[in-house]
Amino acid sequence: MTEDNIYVAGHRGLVGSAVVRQLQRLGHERIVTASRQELDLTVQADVGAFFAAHRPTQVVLAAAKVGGILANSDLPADFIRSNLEIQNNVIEACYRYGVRKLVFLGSSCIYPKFAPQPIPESALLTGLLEPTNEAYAIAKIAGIKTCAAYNRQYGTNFLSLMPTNLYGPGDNYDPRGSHVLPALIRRAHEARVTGQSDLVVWGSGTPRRELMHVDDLASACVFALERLDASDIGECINVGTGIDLTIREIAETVMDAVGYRGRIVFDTSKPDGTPRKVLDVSALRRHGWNARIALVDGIPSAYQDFLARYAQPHARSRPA
Ligand code: GFB
Repeated sequence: MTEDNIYVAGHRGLVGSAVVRQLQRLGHERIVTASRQELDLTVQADVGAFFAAHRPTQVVLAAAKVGGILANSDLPADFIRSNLEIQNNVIEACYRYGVRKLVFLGSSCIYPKFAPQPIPESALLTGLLEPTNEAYAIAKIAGIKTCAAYNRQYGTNFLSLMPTNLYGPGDNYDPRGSHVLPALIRRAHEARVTGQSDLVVWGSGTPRRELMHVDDLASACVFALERLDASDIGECINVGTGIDLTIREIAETVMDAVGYRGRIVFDTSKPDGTPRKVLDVSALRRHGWNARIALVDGIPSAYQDFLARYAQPHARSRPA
């Protein structure tokens, strides 16, 4: 890929920063990025001007408005509008400026709430969505369909990857905005250092989630850039580990990693969300890609990242 000029949109986020790290590890030097202050991806003219100036040959669209179950259900207008704007602008610019390959990133919440488990790609649009993240899911489904429509009408090479729930370095630890794993890392850490006897876990603890380290997703993105074409896959392809745990089991794994020995208390006033969400990852396996980072290794490294960024005496910033 050495002659390529790869634009990673959203390079300061959890996914984009992992993609940049992975490209750098592979010795890639021509990586294009722009901060939110430099480029507002919701402004179509600015996105066009940026592509005209930088002429990326490949694009990873990792810029999105994302959040956990509460943020999704509290801010549906923000989630649907921002994501539609960002993806419409970037996809159109990729077409206009002749980008050779676009990797568009969705989410496992695009599938119906009661999809068969593990969820195959063919479950898309076969049933009703989970209400807590319907707005986000509709935007991401629109992104898949937009990529597919451009491929059909214009012969572009736009691939849609559907990652499962992610965690890792650079995660969001804001209690109201975060996903379950960073939320529990922070809460278990705070419970340990303040000597609390209980760890509050939202919901009933029975929903199941599949969690993947973001470095695995970054490796899948680079795999897609190097080895997959839209014609090799259907409208989208799943990226996950194929392994899920209950929220209770996830909380226990976090408690072990953090060294907190209190009692779990469930706050059932908070939503459970979809009962189960584990991806069928056989299609990407057939193409030769597998996730590598086990949860028992990934959670301690995520905790180290939390400590380094937020919990050390010399930390320069704290989570919101
Ligand atoms: O990661 P999460 O917020 O989102 O996980 P989803 C929610 C599940 O974890 C629910 C439980 O069953 C919650 O009851 N949970 C327990 C907690 N404690 C906590 C906590 O302290 N914080 C949080 N956030 N959850 C998201 C979608 O769904 O998945 C997004 O909303 C996106 O759109 C993402 O698709 C991948 O897995 O339910």
